Amino acid sequence: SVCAEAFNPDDDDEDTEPRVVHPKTDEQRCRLQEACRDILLFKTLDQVNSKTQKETCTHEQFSQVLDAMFELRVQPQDHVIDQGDDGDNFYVIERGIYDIVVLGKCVGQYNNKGSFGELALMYNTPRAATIVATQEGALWGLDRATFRRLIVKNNAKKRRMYECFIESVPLLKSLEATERMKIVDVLGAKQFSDGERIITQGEKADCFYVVESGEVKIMMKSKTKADHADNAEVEITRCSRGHYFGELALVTNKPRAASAYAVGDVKLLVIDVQAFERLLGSCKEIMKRNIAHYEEQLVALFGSSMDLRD
Ligand code: 1OR
Ligand code: 1OR
Repeated sequence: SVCAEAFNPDDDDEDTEPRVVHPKTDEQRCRLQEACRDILLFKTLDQVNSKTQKETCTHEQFSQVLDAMFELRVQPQDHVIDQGDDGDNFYVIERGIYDIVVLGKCVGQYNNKGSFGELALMYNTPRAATIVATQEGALWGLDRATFRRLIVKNNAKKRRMYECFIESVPLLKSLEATERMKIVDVLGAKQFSDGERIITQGEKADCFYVVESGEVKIMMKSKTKADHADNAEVEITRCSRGHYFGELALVTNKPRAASAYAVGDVKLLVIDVQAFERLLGSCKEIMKRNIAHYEEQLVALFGSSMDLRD
């Protein structure tokens, strides 16, 4: 099975280990909650279980995570993680810029948001990258035992929940089953209601979306007509179950080329840019072929392809 893992999340080990609690001031708890608001790994925690648990329990897992987290200050050049080490903690960024270094080469960066250090804890592997603070910063750590008790256990449920759907996504067909399951492990789930904006044209991008259910409307304003009064948003396409969007900015390293809105209730799976780079690299050729189609359509709609390529 693709789920073959040392840890068997199905045997409910009745919480034999004592719970980790780091007491916090109200001010700390506020900052922590803000830092954790968009952490994808926490996004499916209570949702996955809400079907089987009473409403009153729905935030139990998330508050246990918050209780266990501890604050950490870092200085420029501090190595938060060294490639090859055993995994001790998972980290959420409150602020600061952190280089991602693999085999001595900088392959990416975290800029004042996101999280890292989940891989060694999830798969019992050595640290896959070195993480270096480039300036003074603040992090929140979550110990290995709590991470495994809450997040890794939850992942087994996530796999069961999303396995079939993920296998049906055309973009991901070329991946191995184990690679698709690794995507499931790190994805987050988000819901939007009718008319809500999911992506804003011109903003910086840090994630990628797959539609699980409902419909998403992609709307675009012409950049070259930016100062014209008649520069209204034009609907350019719609995405439904199994379709993806938000890849363009990640592939081209540019701001979002269009906005996206929910049409009715929408459920989306969200993958952050680092996981996108790590796990979807081999799907990039398919995406690039589709991006070439965007450019043809752009010429037809706005008379030029200036908007995508500059
Ligand atoms: P970890 O526990 O292995 C290092 O400790 C962390 O760096 C890792 O978990 C991830 O959270 C984070 N490849 C591997 N790990 C990465 C990467 C990455 N990016 C962030 N981390 N790649 C870079 C993608 C931009 C692929 C490099 C070949
Ligand atoms: P993004 O990260 O730029 C907006 O955020 C997303 O809208 C974009 O990724 C694509 O996933 C999606 N041109 C540009 N973006 C498009 C287009 C598109 N279609 C979908 N997106 N087209 C040409 C513009 C007239 C295609 C029209 C069919």
